[in-house]
Amino acid sequence: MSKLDFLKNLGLEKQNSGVSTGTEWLTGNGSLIESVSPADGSVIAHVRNANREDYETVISLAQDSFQEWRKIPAPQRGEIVRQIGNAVREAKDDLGKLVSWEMGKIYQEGLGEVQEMIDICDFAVGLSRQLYGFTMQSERPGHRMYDQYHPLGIVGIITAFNFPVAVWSWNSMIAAVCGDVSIWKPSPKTPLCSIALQRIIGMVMRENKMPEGVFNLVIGTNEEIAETLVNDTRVPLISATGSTNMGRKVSAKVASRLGRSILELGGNNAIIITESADLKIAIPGIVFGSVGTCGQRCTTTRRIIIHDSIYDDVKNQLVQAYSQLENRVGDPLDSDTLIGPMIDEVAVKTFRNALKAIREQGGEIIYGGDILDGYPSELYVRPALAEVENHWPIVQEETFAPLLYLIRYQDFDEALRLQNDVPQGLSSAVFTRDFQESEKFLSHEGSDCGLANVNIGTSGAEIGGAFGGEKDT
Ligand code: UN1
Repeated sequence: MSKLDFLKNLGLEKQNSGVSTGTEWLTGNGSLIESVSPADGSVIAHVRNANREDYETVISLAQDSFQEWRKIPAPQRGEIVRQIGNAVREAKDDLGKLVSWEMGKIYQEGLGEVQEMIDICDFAVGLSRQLYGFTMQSERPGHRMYDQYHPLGIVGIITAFNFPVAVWSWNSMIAAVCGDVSIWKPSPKTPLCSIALQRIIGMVMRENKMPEGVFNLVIGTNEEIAETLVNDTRVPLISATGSTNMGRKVSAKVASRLGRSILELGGNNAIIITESADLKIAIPGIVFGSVGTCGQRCTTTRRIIIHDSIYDDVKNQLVQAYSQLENRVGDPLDSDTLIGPMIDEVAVKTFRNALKAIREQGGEIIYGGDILDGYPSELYVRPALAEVENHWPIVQEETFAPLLYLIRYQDFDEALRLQNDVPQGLSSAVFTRDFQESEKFLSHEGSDCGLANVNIGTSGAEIGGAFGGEKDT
């Protein structure tokens, strides 16, 4: 048995097509790209991109298949999603390994991401029998009125490298039960994850003799595929995950053609550590939130706002906790590893540039920040802790890296102000034993983020609840 057997088990070849309409794979006329593992810098496999013509082929099939798919009763569409969920369950270990090897997050996190897919399938199956609308009294005699939801059509799904499978499933499985068809444009950094999933989808669609073109995959460049998808009036809804910068461009383009978008963009998530916080739960919460996925989650903890009276204690405990992680950096598939590599050289450079900016703006790096020697790629770093002030330009930005800022506060209202005083508004948390503080944090006067947590960290998502942010997120 070799370490990379999962590639074979998932049907991945040395060279794979990046264009599929369900069971069928197009040859693809775009460029040939490599999927490189950040774990050791090796080429895992090659992928043939789609070009615009391939995109056209896919979209016309998607248009046709929408006509069929929307006629299938929602509970039957749910049955297809149920089978997809089961097929993903069966492939869970292999998919978890692939996510880990191609993206660099540790295997347990890879499994967690696959579990999110399974959970959203379950959720969507239930939803397929609960697509309710209101009925209401009409002011006109003998008249009946009701809300009814109809499918939209083709949904474009653009996903980021850091969650190469989960976020696609959140969108596509819900879209599917609602009667929509989807076109997935994944990150070029993690194409194999999407190909493996498309193969699983293909098997379920074939067994059920479902129309071709319901779940589509189009891997390609931003210029050729993402731009075309975003500007395409045949695609009424675009869901995109990525940086705020990307979201601004996508949203403007979709809006200019009066389309709709669902965006999930940058976060700059803070945890407030109050005087009464239970540090036994707060410290692990902070560490997990800041170094998990090597700091490359949109819900990663980026700032901690600490009460003055316990600042030094928290700082010392964090430095100690971080130094204990030192020998837990390594191969993401190794079960001892807690921190894998960063995704690529650009990511490491962004991390290094941020450290430089912190120093220039007057901050101090109190731990880490270096690239580690003796690893199979140059992408293994020591997570960093820095003392800063909240208003500095670098702190106001999202740096997608394991970089945690320490900020001091005196009174709770000031902590809330600091927490909210960034352009982004995704996730937030407070650790406190004071009921008034936690209630205020959760109230309209409190956190201005989409997600607000008490005595648990900022990171992560749960399928049952809404996920997303305010402001620039
Ligand atoms: C999760 O945390 O389980 O990058 C999913 C992110 C989100 C997805 C979160 N786009 O953190």
